[in-house]
Amino acid sequence: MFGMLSPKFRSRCMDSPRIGVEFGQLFYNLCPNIGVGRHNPVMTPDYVSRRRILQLAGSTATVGLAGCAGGDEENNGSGGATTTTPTTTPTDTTTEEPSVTPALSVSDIETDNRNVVLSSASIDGDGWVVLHPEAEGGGPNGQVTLAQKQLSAGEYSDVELAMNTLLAGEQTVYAMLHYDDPADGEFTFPENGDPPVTTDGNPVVKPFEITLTGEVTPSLSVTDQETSGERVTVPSTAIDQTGWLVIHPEAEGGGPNGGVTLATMQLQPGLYADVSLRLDESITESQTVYAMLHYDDPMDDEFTFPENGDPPVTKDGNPIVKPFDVTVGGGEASMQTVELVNTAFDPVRATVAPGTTVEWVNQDSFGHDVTSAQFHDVAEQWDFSTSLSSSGNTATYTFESEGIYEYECTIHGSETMCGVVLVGDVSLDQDLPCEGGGGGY
Ligand SMILES: [Cu+2]
Repeated sequence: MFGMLSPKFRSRCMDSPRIGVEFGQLFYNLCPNIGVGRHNPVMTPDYVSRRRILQLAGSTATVGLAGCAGGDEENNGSGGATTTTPTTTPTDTTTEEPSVTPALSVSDIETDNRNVVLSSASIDGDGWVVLHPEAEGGGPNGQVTLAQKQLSAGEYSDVELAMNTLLAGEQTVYAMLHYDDPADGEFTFPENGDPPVTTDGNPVVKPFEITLTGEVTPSLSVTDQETSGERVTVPSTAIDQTGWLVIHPEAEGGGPNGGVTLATMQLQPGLYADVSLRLDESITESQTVYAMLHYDDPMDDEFTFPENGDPPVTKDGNPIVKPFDVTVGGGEASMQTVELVNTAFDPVRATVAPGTTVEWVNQDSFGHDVTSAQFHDVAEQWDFSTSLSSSGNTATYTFESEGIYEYECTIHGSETMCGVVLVGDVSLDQDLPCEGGGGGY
């Protein structure tokens, strides 16, 4: 059966440059380009051996439930994090061949919420169990992640996942195992590695039917948020007929200005979490906005309120509308300066938040460089080299990901001029070569 799935898996969607993120169109709009014939590296067996190497680096086993894959960070789920521990402790997988055979078992599931429980899962390296929707022609649509849960190597039972979307009625969902490769603790398939786990060359895939039981009651929750001005996020919503999630600006004197829409997203009947809406035009001023649900009536797949129908969804005769504050500018990058002065970096240790740009400024009257290094195993391997040949020269690097980033000046040597950027919640106990501890690297 896996052999049947594999070709579909390879040919559908995997190379599509456009990524389906608008939840409401999950099953309709995800594969604008059916990319056939481009080699899809994630399915090659090389990944298995590569993974064994990378596995040595290990990774932590926090659990994150996430929203839609496809590159929209805003869609990554924020709630519902839990911790899962293996029911069986595996042998030390960092030094031995793993003894766990990757496998999944699920049964057809009925649910009245977005939660799904898989009866068992086993994985022989750090990775994820992931739920994908069905692609148009069948098989898993790897572009879209309905739910994910991080697993360290081991065997698990009753694995609970919260799907970001559960459409009304019956649908086919594919449970899959993915390795964390690169081992960065983030699920980055299909953009960057994290390939499906395979046994005998076939991905471990378990399709199952899931049925949303009971009636869907329209609902909406909102939260105040920071935005770069491009998107807003609605934590959860539900709708019982095809319709629209709409963001309206505030009218003069308060309340939603229904004549203006800032963003719309079509919704199929179902339950949604962490819906990220792209604003039609980016906003530059912080303001109060209103999320509303509208029905698509007339059903023409176009949002035509207020000129032509598409009335607000009401509950007890009142429109379902929720105001929230958006603060623009939260995405503005912060900056940290490191001076090169008296043949040293100052500060030697800079602690910054992810996304911070570090600027090195040469205050000496002679030349230095800033060159990435890895003095300790816990430090990241990174690639950066720049020359600051004269006084006043500057260079910048933006540190997007948490980690320990060590560097040196190769002109004066790491014992004289070294530094580290500690990004996020990390610490480095050991001395750097220039901190007097000396030797032992
Ligand atoms: Cu130097």
